Amino acid sequence: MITVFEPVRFCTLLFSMSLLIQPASTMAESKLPVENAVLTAAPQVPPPITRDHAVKMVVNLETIEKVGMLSDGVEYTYWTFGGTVPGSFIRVRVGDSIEFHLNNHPSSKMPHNIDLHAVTGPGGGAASSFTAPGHSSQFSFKALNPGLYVYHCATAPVGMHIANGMYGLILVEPEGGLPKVDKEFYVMQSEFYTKGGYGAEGLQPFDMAKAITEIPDYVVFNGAVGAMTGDNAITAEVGDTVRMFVGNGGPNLVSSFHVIGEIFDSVYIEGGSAINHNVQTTLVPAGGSAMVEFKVEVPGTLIVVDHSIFRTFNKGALGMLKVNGKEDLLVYSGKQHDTVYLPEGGGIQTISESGPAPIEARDKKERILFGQRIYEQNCQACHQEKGQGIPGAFPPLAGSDYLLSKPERAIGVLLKGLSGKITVNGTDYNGVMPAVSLSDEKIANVLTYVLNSWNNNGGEIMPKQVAGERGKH
Ligand code: HEC
Ligand SMILES: [Cu+2]
Repeated sequence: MITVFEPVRFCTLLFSMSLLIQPASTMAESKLPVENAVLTAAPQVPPPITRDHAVKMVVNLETIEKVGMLSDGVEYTYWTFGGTVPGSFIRVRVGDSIEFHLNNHPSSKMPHNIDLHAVTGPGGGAASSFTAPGHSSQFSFKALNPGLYVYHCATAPVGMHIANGMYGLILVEPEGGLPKVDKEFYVMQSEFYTKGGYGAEGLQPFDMAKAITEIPDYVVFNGAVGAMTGDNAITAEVGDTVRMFVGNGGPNLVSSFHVIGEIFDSVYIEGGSAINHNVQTTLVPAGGSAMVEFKVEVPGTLIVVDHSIFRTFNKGALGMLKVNGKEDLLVYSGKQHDTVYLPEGGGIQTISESGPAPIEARDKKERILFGQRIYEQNCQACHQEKGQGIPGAFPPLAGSDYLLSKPERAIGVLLKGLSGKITVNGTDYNGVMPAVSLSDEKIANVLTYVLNSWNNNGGEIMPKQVAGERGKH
């Protein structure tokens, strides 16, 4: 890590820092009442501001470097503001004078600073807050513009400090505050560039080359895969109005922020004052933000995604908002019918027009071989390439006790779909698997492939078993 350090710049900054130290009394905020900022870790936000006057807000933020879990079995040395990624949420009001103390923990290997996009002034506070390990810096600024702003470390190499987790949000509330809502959440997207690929286990160092080419291994919400899924999902009740403070730390990618199953009633575009209505997907630039608001009308799990969709299903950009309460069948009916569809002319199409006629597997070996294609096309998006699933969202098929203890049960899962709580290898899942429309032969093939892959303990499912099960429904 020390090799990326730039001693020349460090010295220059230290030198300029000594010139920048101002006596605190030059700031004319001494008459304002003093408050200490409430800081929260995502997905929590500090309470709304109800006062009608400005204060001197004292913010104490600590930079600390620490190892955390980026994904199951994957560790990463995060550089943090406040011990979390994203960093602590800061909430102030327009007109407030903020007395900012940046404290760099003595265990840090790096100097750090902070550039708050809410600051009007050189570097957003960066030079004045440059802080060596075991030191503390102080500077003050006045919150002139309301809005939702990103802050980040701006110490060289800047990209690396951001890539390691040094970003967060500061909200400057307008006079009179934001409209009241029932639930507020802090959601921040960012990417991680690791030496090993997605899911490679162990402590993963930062990969500068991947960061420069902008091809991340991970794209996540709130600092880690699964930070907002399963037991970590955010929750609301039917009828609630929800506001999400959405940030994008980057360092490189722009987010196409979307919530599957909802429409944003209002979007504060780019975190500013212009409000757009009835939005499906909103762009959140790197180093930018948006505030989205919507009312949840029906129960179910809403999926928070970056609609650059491979990031969601292959790099971790998936969160959940679980909505509890009563169904409203007028707003959403659920599936009403599933009947056989025969197109006009009656002929059932076969693939023989564009390719070879479907062949029946002659033995188990062929069944496994044919099953692999079917798996890749129909299952892999959710259950993943090696059947490992996605923690909190899609259960594993590799080593799944649910599957392996009763393989025939999977036939029904594919024919009817599956929803409601199930337990796989001691972990609860409460998602929805849609029914697949595949022939008896193909269902037999894909399940036989699954049973004979990734160290599963073998077995064969025959088309006539599938036909028998289909006959029962
Ligand atoms: C859209 C995502 C999705 C797709 C596509 C999908 N599944 Fe699932 N699958 C799920 C979810 C979610 C569950 C858990 C449902 C629950 O929580 O009740 C599940 C559960 C299962 C289970 C039982 C749990 C376990 O881990 O053993 C099996 C078996 C299974 N799926 C097999 C398949 C196969 C085979 C395919 C492809 C033909 C497939 N799934 C396609 C999402 C999906
Ligand atoms: Cu830093």
